[in-house]
Amino acid sequence: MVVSIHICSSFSSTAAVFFCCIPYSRCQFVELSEGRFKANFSRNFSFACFFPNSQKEKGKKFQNLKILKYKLLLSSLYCNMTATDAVALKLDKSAKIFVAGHRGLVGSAVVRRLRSVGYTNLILRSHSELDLTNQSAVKTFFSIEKPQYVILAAAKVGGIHANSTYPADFITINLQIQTNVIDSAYRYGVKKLVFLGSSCIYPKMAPQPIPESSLLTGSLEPTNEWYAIAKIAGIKMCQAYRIQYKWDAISAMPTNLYGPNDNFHPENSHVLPALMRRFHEAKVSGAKEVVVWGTGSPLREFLHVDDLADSVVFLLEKYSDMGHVNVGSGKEVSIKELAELVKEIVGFEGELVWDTSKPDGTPRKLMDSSMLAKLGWEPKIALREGLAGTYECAFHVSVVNSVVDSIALMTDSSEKARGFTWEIP
Ligand SMILES: *[C@@H]1O[C@H](CO)[C@@H](O)[C@H](O)[C@H]1NC(C)=O
Ligand SMILES: *[C@@H]1O[C@H](CO)[C@@H](O)[C@H](O)[C@H]1NC(C)=O
Ligand SMILES: *[C@@H]1O[C@H](CO)[C@@H](O)[C@H](O)[C@H]1NC(C)=O
Ligand SMILES: *[C@@H]1O[C@H](CO)[C@@H](O)[C@H](O)[C@H]1NC(C)=O
Ligand SMILES: CC(=O)N[C@H]1CO[C@H](CO)[C@@H](O)[C@@H]1O
Repeated sequence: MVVSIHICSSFSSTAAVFFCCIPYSRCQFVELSEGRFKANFSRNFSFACFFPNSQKEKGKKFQNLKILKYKLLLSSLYCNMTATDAVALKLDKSAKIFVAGHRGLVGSAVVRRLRSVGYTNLILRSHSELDLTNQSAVKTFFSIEKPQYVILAAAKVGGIHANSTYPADFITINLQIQTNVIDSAYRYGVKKLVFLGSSCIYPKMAPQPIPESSLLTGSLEPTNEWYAIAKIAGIKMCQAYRIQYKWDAISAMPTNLYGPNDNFHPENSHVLPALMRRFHEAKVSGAKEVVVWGTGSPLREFLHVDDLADSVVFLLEKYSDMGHVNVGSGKEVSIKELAELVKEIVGFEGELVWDTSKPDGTPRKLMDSSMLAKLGWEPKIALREGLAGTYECAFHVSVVNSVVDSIALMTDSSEKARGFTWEIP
């Protein structure tokens, strides 16, 4: 039986790090800053999570650590059975991997994924420790640290408003970051680099679903241009270094992503987190209705950021070629279906009203991810499951199921509890 445990990022803020001991008897310490952890258990197992007071406590036996008793954490644990297995590893698990942008939605998911499949030697630098737009600082970093692999997930990002208000920042900062990192990675002996972009690199009128080959076949969406041009330059830079230096740089372009670390800002967020926030606020305030713009007919594709991270590790281990690779779920959902699903998950019981006088966006936006499917990767997190986890984490609520209830009870009744046990049916 494979059990999937999902731990919310909100609990690992500050310096605290989670350690989970699974299973109890073998007491493996798994460092889980946040995220999804999967393990295959064939017998009863126990599980406990801790907030050590400092990194130094990492090695200590867990009896000495303070047991986490926050109900919030417990409410966001859930257990599930899936038939998926971790990607088989080919790289040395102690390989030195630099994840650039590890605090962002994508970078943090990549770090979780690398850790959960056993990579131990990750190099992470916050913006204040290393300014990736500073060429000399980046060179010095690479010359000293000499990472073997690089995942480039750092970028200046933002919604429509930011895109059109700060075009100079979007193009310049993104070009600087990627140029500095790609060039230094090559010069200081990195074996392989994975560059991450976004589906907005494709022309506005690209055929649907959008194949990789439609890159540079038409005009871009004007609000995205500045960001998109930088990302396209990044793909081309990877290809150019492949050709001239026989250097292994690859690119992956994910579709619309969502996940617990998303931006839930009321004005400045994408459609999915915005919907989630509005339904949540309506539920809390007891509002009678939520009005959503448009007819709900446009079709969109969403991918959980943990699935993206899984695909990035897959590509790092298995893919080495010129072409950039689309990463999508391949599943289209109408905005209407999405809104209804979010409403149900949030548990808002009022009306969902469509304001059809407001414009709909592009009718359809779906990536063609058949190339990645042919390589042997497929997404694993269903939209409903992913949304429920995202909602629990982002809004600190519990989408209660019986497993969660019994765990909460057990731990609440005794602070000294050493953990709790799930029975394998
Ligand atoms: C889980 O472990 C059991 C026993 O070790 C094995 O028979 C089963 O195939 C494993 N399942 C998966 C999905 O790896
Ligand atoms: C699992 O737990 C149940 C109930 O606590 C117990 O009856 C059973 O023997 C356990 N199974 C194993 C393999 O330890
Ligand atoms: C860039 O980094 C170097 C250290 O490598 C530092 O001396 C310099 O002040 C930085 N430049 C800017 C503009 O921050
Ligand atoms: C704006 O830029 C980001 C990069 O943060 C991109 O992902 C997004 O789709 C862009 N466009 C709009 C219309 O928000
Ligand atoms: C709690 C939870 O995530 N349950 C899911 C477990 O997996 C099955 C099959 O994938 C889903 O139907 C459940 O909703």
